[in-house]
Amino acid sequence: TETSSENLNDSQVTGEDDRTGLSIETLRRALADNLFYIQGKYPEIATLNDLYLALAYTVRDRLLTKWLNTVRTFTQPSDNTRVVCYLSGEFLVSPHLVNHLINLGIYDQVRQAVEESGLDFSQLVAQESEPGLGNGSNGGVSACYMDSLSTLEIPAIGYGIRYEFGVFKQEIQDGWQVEITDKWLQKGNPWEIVRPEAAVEVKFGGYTEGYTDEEGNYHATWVPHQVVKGIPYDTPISGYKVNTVNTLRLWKAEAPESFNFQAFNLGDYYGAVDQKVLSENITKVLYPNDEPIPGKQLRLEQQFFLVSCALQDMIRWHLKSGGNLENFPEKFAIQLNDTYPAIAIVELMRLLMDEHDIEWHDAWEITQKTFSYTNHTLLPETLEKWPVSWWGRLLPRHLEIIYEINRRFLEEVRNSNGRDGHKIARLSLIDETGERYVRMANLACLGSHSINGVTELHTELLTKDILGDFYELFPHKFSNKTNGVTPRRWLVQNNPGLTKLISEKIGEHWITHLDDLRQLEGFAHDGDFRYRWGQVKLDLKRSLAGHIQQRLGVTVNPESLFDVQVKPIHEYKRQHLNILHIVTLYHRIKQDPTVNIAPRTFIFAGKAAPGYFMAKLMIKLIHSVAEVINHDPDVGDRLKVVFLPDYNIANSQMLYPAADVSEQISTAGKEVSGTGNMKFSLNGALTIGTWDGANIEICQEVGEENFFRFGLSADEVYQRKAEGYNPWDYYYGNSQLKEIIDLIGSGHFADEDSTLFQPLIDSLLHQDQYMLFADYQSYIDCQDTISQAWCDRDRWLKMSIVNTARCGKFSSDRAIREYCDQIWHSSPVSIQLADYVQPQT
Ligand code: Z16
Repeated sequence: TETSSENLNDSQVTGEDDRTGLSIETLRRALADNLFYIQGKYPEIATLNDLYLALAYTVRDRLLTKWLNTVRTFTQPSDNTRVVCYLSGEFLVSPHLVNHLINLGIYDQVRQAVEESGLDFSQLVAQESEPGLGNGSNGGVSACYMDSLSTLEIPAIGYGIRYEFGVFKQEIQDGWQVEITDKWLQKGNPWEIVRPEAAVEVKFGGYTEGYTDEEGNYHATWVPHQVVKGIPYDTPISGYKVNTVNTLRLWKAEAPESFNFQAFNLGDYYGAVDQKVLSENITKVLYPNDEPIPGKQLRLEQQFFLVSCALQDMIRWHLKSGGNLENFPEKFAIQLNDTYPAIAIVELMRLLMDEHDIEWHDAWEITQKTFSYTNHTLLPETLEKWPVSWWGRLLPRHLEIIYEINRRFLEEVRNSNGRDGHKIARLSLIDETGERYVRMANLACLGSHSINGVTELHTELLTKDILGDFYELFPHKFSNKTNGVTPRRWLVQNNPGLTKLISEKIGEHWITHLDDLRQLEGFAHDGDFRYRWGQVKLDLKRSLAGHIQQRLGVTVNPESLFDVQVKPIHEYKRQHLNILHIVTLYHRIKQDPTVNIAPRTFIFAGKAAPGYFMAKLMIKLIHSVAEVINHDPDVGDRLKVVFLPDYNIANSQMLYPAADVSEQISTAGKEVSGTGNMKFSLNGALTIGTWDGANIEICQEVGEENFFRFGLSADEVYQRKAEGYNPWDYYYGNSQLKEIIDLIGSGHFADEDSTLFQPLIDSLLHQDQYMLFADYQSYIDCQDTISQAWCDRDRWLKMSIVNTARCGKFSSDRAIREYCDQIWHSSPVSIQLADYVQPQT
């Protein structure tokens, strides 16, 4: 018997049917149908999650025509555009539902339909499990870039890993962080569509065989020990009020069926199942940051798995649509987000040479034309390198190719640059100072035609310092692309009140042309506008206060200054410097309970890497200080300190809009960019910041008079260290600092246990690697200036308005335009819905 899709044409479905219509009636009907037919539930027994899923499917159905038309347009052989392939180990997208409603322009009607069905819209929205597929702002930037690519109608695909467990959830017990597995897929994920038919095979281990032909060319065959299947899961990424809906393609590892054969024949059923479990381990879990390399062999496996899946996918697509591998770079621009996917350079070489018979020289040219690399770090300890012995075991053919790339490269360097042994050792892809490693950043630089940093300062330091040798060789490859964030998620979606106020004055064009916010500046002088601006902020602070009350049982005063530091917990980000300020204020009150202090609420949130003891101790310190301050009658409600557990996108969307002051206090030269700083400023918070990362550019945009700058510059930090920095000088030289340190050291915040915080205190006194003591006084003085400024409400509101008005630069749309023009050479393609791909009628 023959099945034919033509049978589908018999149905009586019409265009304005339950699946696509937008009238309230149709939306309500669709909700009810999806609950019944997809969830298999009727209202009386439906859980909140069932209802959320029914709603999600209702929205997804309204996305599919655009999505499939986008896919079809980009896969049509006739079109000549370059597809941007964004390779990243992290994509911190999420939550999808509200995002799509806004992008499709159907928020109001869907909300109304939900409410007229007797359901609580916000409650349903809150059901969405957040895909925590990232550690910090690196994954956040990938997500913003996907949003802008769609909004700007650039053909793009994001390739990543479908981690079964995303970044751990944080609970706090007795002030300590406890990690909980994030089972984000447990309740079903309505946003992904699995494509088993597009699976690819990824090889691991084994050995290589080779021969040299008559012309002296070497041909290699890789005989792997193991094969793993990569299954793609597609998630739609909609653009704002355009037809483009790009795809985020995330890969899951599975054992191939054939693999079980031998074990089955031997009757070893359990052995076969074990193998399956091992294969699937590859995409089980996202590694936290800041963990040491040993034990991370699985991370190397993940990296290879991702890039092999992605490249095979692109090549298959390219060949199927009539391309040949010589013109591969004309069709695809591959962006390497940090070194996580840098193995792609070697894998593409292998695929071209070993599987498609292209010679080295041509393969290398294709490779270099295809890739570009974004660096995101300046900390030498976070530059990835993988032991040569692991490569030998896992990726023997890749190791051969790396050696050959390196041999050719170093020979060229010796020929043209002389024989400076130190320089050659630094440039080498292999670190031979001890155990031998492959340096992933060096590989990424060599195999790409473009290398970029993510802020002006970062790019400058990159070219001077950690990639200086490469800069000397290839200055033309380097450029800066200052990071940006998407205004759709980080203003429109998380701050509807402010969005409405802004749009009332200047229209809605700013949502896709953020520079338009400049038009708001004039309104800073309008008293009525200032008042309303203040009221929006106050409302947001009230609702955050309500949340804090409910979640933590702490009462905070919405009229107090909300001073917020939310980001991963790390010594270089210096949450403990913030604590030193808090304790300083506390100390002032204790010395003179009548002292005049502008009331402040200090809000922290952030996760510490599970193995990073000092960061975990910082979390404990914040809680201990909070415990004492929040309960001291002398303090009253002048100071409150809260730590909001489990920092993630959903709760950060509540925090940025409610902040008055944004804490961006990293040691200068350490924070390559920061993106929270942009989100705060965009939402009208004023920054207290060091001269670091994107802070510098924010200050340049908003103006010195609207920015609170303190501390040493990156140059000064460098000089102090060179001169021999001694924290004891500051400790003995500043009696206030000494008193604060001694107070913490005495166990005052730890039930008189003077040992608890000793590791922190010792590290400050004996080393102070991140120079808290050097910046302490400047920080305190700057905070005092803030307190004064806060008292002049009108002036504060003016500064707040100006901050928002001048933040247009920090849109990810601007960043993506720069990448498109200068690196990817990709241009918009508008998606026509005229000749629909749609369900057949
Ligand atoms: C990450 O989020 C960043 C760097 C890195 O090496 C690894 C991860 Cl997961 C961050 C930077 O720390 C931050 O300054 C920057 O804003 C962000 O990458 C995006 O560029």
